[in-house]
Amino acid sequence: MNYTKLGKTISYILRHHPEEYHLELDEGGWICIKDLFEALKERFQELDIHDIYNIMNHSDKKRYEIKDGKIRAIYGHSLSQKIEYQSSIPPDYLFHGTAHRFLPSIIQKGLLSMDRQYVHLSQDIDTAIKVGKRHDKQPVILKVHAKKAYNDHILFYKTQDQVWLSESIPSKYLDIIKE
Ligand code: HQG
Repeated sequence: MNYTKLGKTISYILRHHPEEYHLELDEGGWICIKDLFEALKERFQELDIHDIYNIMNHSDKKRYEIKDGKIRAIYGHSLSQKIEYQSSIPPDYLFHGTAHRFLPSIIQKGLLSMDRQYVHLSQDIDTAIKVGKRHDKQPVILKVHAKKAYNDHILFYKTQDQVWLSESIPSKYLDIIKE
């Protein structure tokens, strides 16, 4: 099984376009593994249901959550149906890796969720560098004054160890730490 291709397809379905596979997520973003399996079988003829359970062992990141025969993407959604999270108190600082070319707009408008439902933040600088490298060989790392923003009523959501989500963050809470 090509787990990279399978993972990309599962992310595409659970984060972006379940309807293209004639699937519907519930309000928490969950779907029955059996239904996902049936839909995936059209593209992955050799798929075994255990491949879906195994997908997490074949990835560097924890992107999905499995519970009671259901699966969901933990973060990254762009669906119009908004996934709701319980807000958490953030640490003093979180980090965001991005591209140089986005900086003027970020300085002007702040960090926006763009095509996704939430802004994605990293718990540590190394993770932010990896995220930023998806957009720029030499990414810019922003230090987000998360606790200060939270105290000013901006909401944050902890999804798993490395990934935090937030509402838009005005640039007054951002410092450039690595250019
Ligand atoms: C930028 C991956 C212009 C933002 C990663 C980012 C992450 C602005 C890009 C997760 C802006 C959106 C999400 C503004 C923000 N003007 N550009 N005002 N505000 N941006 O991919 O955070 O591997 O949607 O800086 O590891 O890079 O898929 O977000 O560069 O956790 O599991 O707009 O996706 O996870 O890009 O990445 P993205 P992201 P997976």
